[in-house]
Amino acid sequence: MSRLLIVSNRLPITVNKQGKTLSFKPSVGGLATGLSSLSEKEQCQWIGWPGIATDEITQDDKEQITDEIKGHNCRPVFLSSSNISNYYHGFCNKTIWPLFHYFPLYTIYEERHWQAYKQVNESFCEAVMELAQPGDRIWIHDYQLMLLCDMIRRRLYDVQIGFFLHIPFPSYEIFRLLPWRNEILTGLLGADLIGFHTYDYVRHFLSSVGRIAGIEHAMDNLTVHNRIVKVDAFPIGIDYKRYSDSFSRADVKKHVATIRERVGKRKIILSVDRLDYTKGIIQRLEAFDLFLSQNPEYKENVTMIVLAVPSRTGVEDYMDLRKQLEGLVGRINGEHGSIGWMPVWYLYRMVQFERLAALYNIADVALVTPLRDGMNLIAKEYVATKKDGRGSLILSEMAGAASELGEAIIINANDKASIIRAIKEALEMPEPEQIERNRAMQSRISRYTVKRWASDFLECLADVKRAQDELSVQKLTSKNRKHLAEAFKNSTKRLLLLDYDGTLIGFSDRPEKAGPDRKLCQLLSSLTKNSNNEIVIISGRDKDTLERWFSGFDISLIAEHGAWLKPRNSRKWALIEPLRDDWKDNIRPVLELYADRTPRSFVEEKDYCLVWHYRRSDSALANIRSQELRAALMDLTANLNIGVFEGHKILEVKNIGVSKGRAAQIWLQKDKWDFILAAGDDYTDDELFEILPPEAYSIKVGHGISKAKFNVYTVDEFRAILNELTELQDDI
Ligand code: GDG
Repeated sequence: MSRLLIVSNRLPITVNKQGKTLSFKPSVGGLATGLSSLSEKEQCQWIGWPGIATDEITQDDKEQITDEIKGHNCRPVFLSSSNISNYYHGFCNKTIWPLFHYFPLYTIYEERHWQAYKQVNESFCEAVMELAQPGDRIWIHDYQLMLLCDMIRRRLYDVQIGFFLHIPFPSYEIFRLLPWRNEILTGLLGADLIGFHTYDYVRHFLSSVGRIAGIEHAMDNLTVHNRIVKVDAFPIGIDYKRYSDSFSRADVKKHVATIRERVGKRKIILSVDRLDYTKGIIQRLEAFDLFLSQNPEYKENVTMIVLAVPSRTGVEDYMDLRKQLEGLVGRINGEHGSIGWMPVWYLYRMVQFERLAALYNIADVALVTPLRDGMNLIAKEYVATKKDGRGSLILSEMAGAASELGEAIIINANDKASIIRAIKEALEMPEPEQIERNRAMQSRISRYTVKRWASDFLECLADVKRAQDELSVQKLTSKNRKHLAEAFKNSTKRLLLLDYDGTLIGFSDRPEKAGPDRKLCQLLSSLTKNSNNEIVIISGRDKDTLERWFSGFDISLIAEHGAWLKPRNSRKWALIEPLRDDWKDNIRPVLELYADRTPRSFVEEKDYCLVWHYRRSDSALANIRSQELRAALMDLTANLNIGVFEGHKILEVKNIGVSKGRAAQIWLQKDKWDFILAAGDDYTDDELFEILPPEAYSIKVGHGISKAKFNVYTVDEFRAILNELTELQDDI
């Protein structure tokens, strides 16, 4: 099994310095809690920030930290306090965190924060480079490192990269607000597998990728620079046994007894979170306040324990929240409390596991009401701890966990009336019902634990690799490339049949401006200057465009996928056979109607072909319209000798008898070629590949199965091959 490198903002160890002494303790947080059980078992290294700024430590401290944590398979990435302020408190926690949790009004957009985010992602990339070896699996976590996948991919090809986002991925309408949305998507798409907690986040992500990056998905697979990228949902689980076994732990029992003694017979409602505005703590307390006013019989009979774990204490919104929360707790206790009864017990600190487990154990109700939450582990931990099955969970539908914990009392966290009703229902729920609901949830979360989550993710990463490898079977290896070069060198009558768009030149948003660039012109001149070579450009473009771009070269041209031919020594274009174009009058109005109904799409008319282009349109709308149009055209063309073909963001209607293969045949029969090379990138080129003699070389530019013998992945790679050939011919 290859090594696993886990990369996350924080290491599972936090370093502190008091005076001159360094101390090391495990970090709190969903991710650290979740992955710590995995890292003990897997052969892995963890790369991340140890939680202390470089300005606070000496060079000796750095060395000590590096040595100490190495023993725990951790590698530090050191950050300065200015980085922490701009990258972590800034871009991560004032831009991405609020925006992705649907708080656009809390979101700030600062160029210097973005620059720091890029720079810190680069530092993480350097740390990965120092450690990574070919064949490693690299698993990157969360919103702090969204640029890292692409940064690594650019420097290391032979690694598998997985990315998991622990927070929600927002809908396109929110994500598009981000000025750096393109860069973030490019960063993420460097991964081979991108995981989210729920299928909703997957959908949101795919929709943004489609609309912003213009990349469509097929069954949640994206093709990015000809590489498969899989996107899927992996709902994180918990270390179930740790929580369910806590019931019988002596230290937990001791804490339960202490709390029981202090609370007496009162019912306990529990609220546990990092102190964060996304968690809905204020709304929860306001609802509890109203609950007590509306249900005075519960006064003296219920206590709410609020455990707020300090978090991002340097960020103003969090400081304000703390003030607001403490004011509210004071007001509720002042208004409803009595001597001997405090309605809200408020703890602002992190507690040891055994105390937390005791709170879960003793609580009659867990009130988990985030306004948005990627998953929410508290809800799962509470249910897991209820070994005897007693206890009620109230859960916000805005937590990812709600899709797995359907037996909880599900509420809308913005609807106070629904929270108040839920508190009453939870407190009064008959025990058998509590047990039935908890058992159903327990059987689910005990199966899908954090270990299972991690192994599912890693298995899926391996599957993606297998799928990528299958598609690479045809990849032109350096050995094949050598054979090709030798065959070229040893030949004297060479035919090169070359598609244009996607083969000699990359796709552009302005296809009308995609004429040959300077380097391509040089390449074509070199190829044509050798009289042993016959170069044929064989394209779907109209003849006038090809004429304009290539009339200066000694090149044969085939236009409109084989309808028009112009041999290099001829000055005139000729039709391959008499063709009819009267069908265009019937079809044109239909295409024009769809162009009107789909903003930024347009109709291109060639002599024997009509094309509807939609590459600049909103992709979601264009996909629907293209299916409708295809169905309409199928009906209309049923009895005519014309067909409907789908290409790269185009729908094309043309005569069925016309094909690149038929046109190429004319050139194949012209001479006794001793070297034939054909290259193309889409389905129209398959018609060419399939009529070639067995000894010919055929190359598909791009991934995917085709009738070509070999694949190269990019236009640049193909051009490099042609350049190599020109160097060989110069040797002759
Ligand atoms: C992010 C996403 C997603 C809390 N207080 C104490 C304590 N904790 C532990 C809990 C739990 C973890 O912290 C909190 O996890 P959450 O899931 O509730 O929330 P985030 O920290 O915001 O985590 C979240 C998660 O990542 C995982 O993907 O679920 O949506 O926001 O495990 O037990 N642990 C101890 N004392 C405390 O006082 N010992």
